[in-house]
Amino acid sequence: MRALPGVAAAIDWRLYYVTDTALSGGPEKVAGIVEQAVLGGAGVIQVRDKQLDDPAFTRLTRGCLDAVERAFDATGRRAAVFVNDRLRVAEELGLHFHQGQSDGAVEAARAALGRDLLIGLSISNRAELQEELADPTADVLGLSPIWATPTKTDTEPALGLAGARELVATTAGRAATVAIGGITASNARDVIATGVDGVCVVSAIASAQDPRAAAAHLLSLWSNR
Ligand code: TZP
Ligand code: MG
Repeated sequence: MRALPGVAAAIDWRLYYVTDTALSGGPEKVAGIVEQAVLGGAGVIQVRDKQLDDPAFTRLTRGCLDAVERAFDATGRRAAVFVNDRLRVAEELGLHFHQGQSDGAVEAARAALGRDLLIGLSISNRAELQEELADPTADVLGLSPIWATPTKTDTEPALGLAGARELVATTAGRAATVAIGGITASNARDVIATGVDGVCVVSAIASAQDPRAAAAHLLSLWSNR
């Protein structure tokens, strides 16, 4: 079972920023970069940290929610917020949830979150996609990784542009698709051309000198095609 149809439809997937505590310069820096990312045009934020304990992660996420609200006050655009891999935190805070293949059954996440919240699932190959589409639960599929990336080294083999194109074609609009892994301002146009609904980045924003400008530039690549 998927979320109610209007929930995913309301989201601007084009630029999706995934946080990284180390690349941000520590937990206290994460929310500031989130704010800059949303000011620059990111429509989706995923709070991701594999190290912190749940209470610290919850504080981190609350800080990101405040940042999203500040950016909303400034722009009138409220980014959607996903929690990576911590179902109980998503449940407690009422947030969307993203999980990897090894993070449990998506059906369990749906049972916990209901149909007003979105579920994202990482997809690394054709078999994982077929399995998900046979009994669809996730609302957004994270095609991962497009390219090998120093930001996350324990990934499946890279899909490349051709692999991403094939997975997008197979999905055929049955879920939103976003691409992640090694995406930068230099190659994002090629990724956009595969037909994905969005590009996800970590370092292209977190490590940028000016995260807001980096986000704005990445978003602009959707219109200057
Ligand atoms: N999942 C697959 S690749 C990746 C994640 C979280 C990291 C992507 O980071 P970057 O810096 O955008 O390549
Ligand atoms: Mg299923």
